[in-house]
Amino acid sequence: MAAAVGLSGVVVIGLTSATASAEDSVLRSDKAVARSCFEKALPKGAQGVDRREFTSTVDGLVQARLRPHGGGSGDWDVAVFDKATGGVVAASAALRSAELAESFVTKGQALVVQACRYAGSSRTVTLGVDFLAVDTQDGATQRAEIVRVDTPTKQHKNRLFALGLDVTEKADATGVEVVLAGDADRKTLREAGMTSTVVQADISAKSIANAKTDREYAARTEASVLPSGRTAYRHHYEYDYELKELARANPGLVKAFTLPEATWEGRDVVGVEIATNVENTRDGKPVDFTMGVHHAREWPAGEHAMEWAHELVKGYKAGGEFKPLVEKTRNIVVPIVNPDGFNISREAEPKGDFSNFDYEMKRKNCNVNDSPENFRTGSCAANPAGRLRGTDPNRNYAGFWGGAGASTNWSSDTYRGSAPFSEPETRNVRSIIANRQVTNLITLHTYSNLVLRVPGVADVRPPLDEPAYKALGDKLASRNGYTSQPGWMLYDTTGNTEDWSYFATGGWGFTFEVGPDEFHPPFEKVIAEYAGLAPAAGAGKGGNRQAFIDMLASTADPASHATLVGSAPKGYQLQVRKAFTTPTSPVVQPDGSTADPIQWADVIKSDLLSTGGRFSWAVNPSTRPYVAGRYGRDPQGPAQAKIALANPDGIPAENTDFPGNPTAERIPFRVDGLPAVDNGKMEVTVGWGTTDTDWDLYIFDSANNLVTSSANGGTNTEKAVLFDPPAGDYTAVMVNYEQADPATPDDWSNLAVDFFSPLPTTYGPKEPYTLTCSDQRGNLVGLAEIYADRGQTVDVGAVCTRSARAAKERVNK
Ligand code: 0X9
Ligand code: ZN
Repeated sequence: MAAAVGLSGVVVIGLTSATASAEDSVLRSDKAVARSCFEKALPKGAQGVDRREFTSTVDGLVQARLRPHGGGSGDWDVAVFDKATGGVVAASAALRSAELAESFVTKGQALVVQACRYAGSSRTVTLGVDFLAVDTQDGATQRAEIVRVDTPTKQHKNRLFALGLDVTEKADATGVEVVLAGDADRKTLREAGMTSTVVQADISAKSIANAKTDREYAARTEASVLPSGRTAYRHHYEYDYELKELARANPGLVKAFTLPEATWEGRDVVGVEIATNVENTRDGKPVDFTMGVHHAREWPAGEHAMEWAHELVKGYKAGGEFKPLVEKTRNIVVPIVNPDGFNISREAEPKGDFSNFDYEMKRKNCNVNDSPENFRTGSCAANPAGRLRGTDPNRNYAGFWGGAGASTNWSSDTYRGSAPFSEPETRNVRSIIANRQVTNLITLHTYSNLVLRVPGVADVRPPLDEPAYKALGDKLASRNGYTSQPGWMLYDTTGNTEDWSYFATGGWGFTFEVGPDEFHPPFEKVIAEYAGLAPAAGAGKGGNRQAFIDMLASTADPASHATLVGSAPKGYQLQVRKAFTTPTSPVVQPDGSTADPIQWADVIKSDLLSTGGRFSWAVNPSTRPYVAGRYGRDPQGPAQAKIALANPDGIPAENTDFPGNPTAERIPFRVDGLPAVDNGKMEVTVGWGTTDTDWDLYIFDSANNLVTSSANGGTNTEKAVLFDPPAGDYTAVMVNYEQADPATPDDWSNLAVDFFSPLPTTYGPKEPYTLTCSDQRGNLVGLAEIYADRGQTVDVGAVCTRSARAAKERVNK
């Protein structure tokens, strides 16, 4: 077999045919035994297993793959053990027999590969084992740190984002936390002239210490307060095994399923559905969808989703508050949306230095196709581009795809992919949302203690639903102690999950950023965030557990969605469907120019199987929020009169270091409020002589919070804007950034505060669903156009007799 030699000393050797004869690669067991394949290496001849032995020929990776063999269907799992210690090295436990177990091994290590027939009729399965040599030495490892970069203005933020550094979600009005992986990043930031303070001086040391803390915690703790009792982060194979065991132990209540598409590395993506009479997915109940780990390194996201699945099952069985909620809803949980990325991050050594070969801190998926030719060799866990290869699944959805806050560059941590939904991981999520009535959705991420809603990008006005959407987000945040706000308030992103799902379907969608300050903190903190224990922000408030319960209650509440009622004969099948195109953002090109938006075509549909007589069917609003209109409010009074502000005597010294250096002129003004005036928008403007001089403008409130600013270069004006300014005292701060000719100062003038009335709400067109009814043989027997708003119950009558012919016959009678 050919050996491909990549850059950075990554050597990839496929050894399947060299070590295993064709005959050997078919494994066999005459009996299925439902048990864990990875728990221990079973003795030769044990029921339900077959095994082979290998010796690693490399320092690097082992990959053990299963593929179905023969015609039968079944579920085989695989595990790789260290022969000497019996410890599990790698495993895979998805629902079918498409398995990939992958982890790190050393040259000469003796391995036992065990295949286990968990269920089904297949007596045989095909095993392939590869060894891939890996050299991940990236020169001398450099100190990685987290710094808080001062970004008092949107312009500062844009300048920072243009540098291509690893920006975290931890950001506020005046700063953004950024990971500096080494000296090159430190230089980039320094040369851009941006100021910063150190938040965490050595993240690598922290990562290694956390791993130790976790080992010690797990060793001394029997069971945690989590519904599962877990005391340590799960491996990918543990997730899949737990999901199928949950289903096996709870027939009728829990159903495990494989999403439609395998990942780039060929992994199945697994989820569970939890509902009474779970097999009947066409019962018309509203759907609550909880998912985790779009981003590989964000391990707590998967833990909280998995615990929620356990919580629902336990809660339902215990009766109490869960029982009626579970009875009224269907619950879909997909803990690991991006298993390729997650497995790498979870199995990698705890390095935590954010260097290119720090696979623990990989974020994206395993798409290799968009990388330059010389970076396409090697496997996702060991390749010349390290963790940089792949697409950011949370920039790949069609909602406003291709705009601000996403990268065109294959190696960027926010690479948007080659097209909307170019990735199997996002298409999988889409398939659930587009084919089921997902009325409520939480996508879990880490970190920053946030409950985020749409829009993700500042130039999209809030949707008509904003007040109700905000109220729900605020309620969830009251439980986990996080900050509830639209995503754009931190910084722009496009192509994220809820910007597609909400604007296309109207289902409420939130991104949770779990935890205050780490992608995967010590496990005890994951427990605290879930259960609402110290030191989590939700301590004493119920934590994410209670936030998830509130989301479930919202799902069960007809006020959250729309309801179709009517009647249909037993066994007849109804479908609501809408087909539409939605434009993406104008598509940013690598050179910074923009091309026309892509007209993205979507089909959203769902089915109901009539049980005879009356039905009640929970659906999302028929009109896309994208066209429904934009939130605003009617003015309650006139806007305040313009205020002209005088320039105090003198001119402050030049200062390029504000707010570090406070030198500036300060001019107070007062904003009035109701009942006298109703200000929807405030604009503070100022000007001066030449564009070679640079003044910057900052506005602070009476508590000294920066509320808005304008700090451009190369202009002779500034304009700072604030929507819905609260009444109170404010200060305009003028900073003399640079004088064209300090000998003859170019002072500012015409500083003024203008007020504008709020924009009233705008209403867009209404869109219908097409409702069809088919009889038991699939013949179309009824159709209607249905309009349904959120909170509405619409009686569609006896829709199965509403065909064009039936309607005519009624008229002719
Ligand atoms: O950037 C992301 O994809 C999310 N943050 S994370 O740190 N988990 O990667 C946030 C997405 C939504 N956020 C904003 N619109 N700012
Ligand atoms: Zn994330």
